[in-house]
Amino acid sequence: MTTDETTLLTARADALDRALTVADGRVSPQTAARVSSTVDGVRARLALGVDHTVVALVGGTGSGKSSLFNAISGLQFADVGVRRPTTSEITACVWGNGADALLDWLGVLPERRIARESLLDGESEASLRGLVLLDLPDHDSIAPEHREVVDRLVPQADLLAWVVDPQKYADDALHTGYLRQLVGHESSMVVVLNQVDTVPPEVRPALIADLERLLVDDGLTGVPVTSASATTGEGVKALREALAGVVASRSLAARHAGAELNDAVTALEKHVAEREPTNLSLAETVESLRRSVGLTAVAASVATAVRGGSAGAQGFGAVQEDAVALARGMWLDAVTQGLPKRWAQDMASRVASTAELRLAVADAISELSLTARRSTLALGLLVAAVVLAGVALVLGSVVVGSATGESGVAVWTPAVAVLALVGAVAAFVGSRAARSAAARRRSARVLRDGRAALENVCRARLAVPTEQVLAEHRTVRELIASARG
Ligand SMILES: Nc1nc2c(ncn2[C@@H]2O[C@H](COP(=O)(O)OP(=O)(O)O)[C@@H](O)[C@H]2O)c(=O)[nH]1
Ligand SMILES: [Mg+2]
Repeated sequence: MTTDETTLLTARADALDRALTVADGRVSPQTAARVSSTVDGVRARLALGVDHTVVALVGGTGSGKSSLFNAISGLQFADVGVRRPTTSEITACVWGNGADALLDWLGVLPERRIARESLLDGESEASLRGLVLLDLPDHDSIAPEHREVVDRLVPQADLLAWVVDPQKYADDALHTGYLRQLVGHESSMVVVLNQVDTVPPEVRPALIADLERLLVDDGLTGVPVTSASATTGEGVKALREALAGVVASRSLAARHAGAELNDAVTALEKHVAEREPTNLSLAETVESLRRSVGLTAVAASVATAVRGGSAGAQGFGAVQEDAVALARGMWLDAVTQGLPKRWAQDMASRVASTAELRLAVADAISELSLTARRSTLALGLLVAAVVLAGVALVLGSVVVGSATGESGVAVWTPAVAVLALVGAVAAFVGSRAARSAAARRRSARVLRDGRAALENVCRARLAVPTEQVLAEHRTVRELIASARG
């Protein structure tokens, strides 16, 4: 593993960590726990460096893990068969030194550790320098604490060597319980068919083929399958050579950490949508609230009052809870479309409740000015019409009087009377028009102000919190994507 690889893996772990923090409460507790344990595990493994490669022998009871451990190490350190320990302790053999911190992290007791001193062994063990070989408890043990140790170690080991035997290699507890969960980890595992000495040589190829087929059924492709016998030593040399290759490549820890992070990404991805909903228009919600508070009727009543048809405008009635709930529900439906349940629930709790929204709407419309002042222009024109009509009447009667009596009138008098009459009619018509225009302007104003007030309420109480939630969702989604290797 190069520094670059470490940096990259650390960045991916950090991204997942941040995604978890931002997603707080919107990821199931199980997934959050799982992802955070992956992040911790990867960070811890990276911190321990790559001088060592952890290989764990995993398998069912009696498959020969401990025997293989002894065969590979050339030491009789692990307890075999009837002397099988009833404890859940892990046994470790380290080639080389300086693995103490790693063994502490793996939870191996000091008395269960043994070192292969390459000094004493000459160069025969040099190729395995850096190997940490672990003999794990049985994954199918009836003691739950044994399985707990296996479950803890499976993500911690850099390479899992699954030890199976000709009798139990198809065991469902192995395939369903473990192997199927490890799809994507093919590069960090091998399968060893142990105890091949118990089957005739001509049967072995068919056994191996059957085992390989089962692995493919599990969804695992490209997992190396080797055969061995801890008893006769057959295949042990090849196994040691394979382990030497793994130790030499030094990239196994990185590949394993990468696969662990990808698993966490896949688990987290189920808790975000592929994209955020885009329909964030308030128009429909505002419109629905506008109808429910009867803004049109109120505006019309203001117009009537301006026209003089009533003493004053009718005010707003009580804001209906049902209508507000409906408008709010419509908004939530639109903005949570496609979001996973927990995000949708969070959205519903972050925007105003129906009661809060109803109160805010009531407040906003109560502040609307509904005054219906008459038009001064219309009033002025009306006065002018009355005055002119009066003038026309006076002059008209003078003209009529002069026609029957003997006193004469000036020649212009009839013309002025007619003009005054025309003026009076014009002023009257003008006054009516001015009143209508004022009424229209006023009601349009009430509609506009009302709509703006409702829109402000919706923006502050619905849109702003919605945008916050969606921004958080986007951040989480992008962090998860960036954590994918
Ligand atoms: N014939 C044969 N027996 C084996 C082989 N490996 C292990 N055994 C025996 O299988 C039993 C269980 O072995 P052990 O190493 O304790 O298995 P573990 O439970 O997986 O650790 C012991 O009696 C071993 O002697 C093998 O390759 N061939
Ligand atoms: Mg054992």
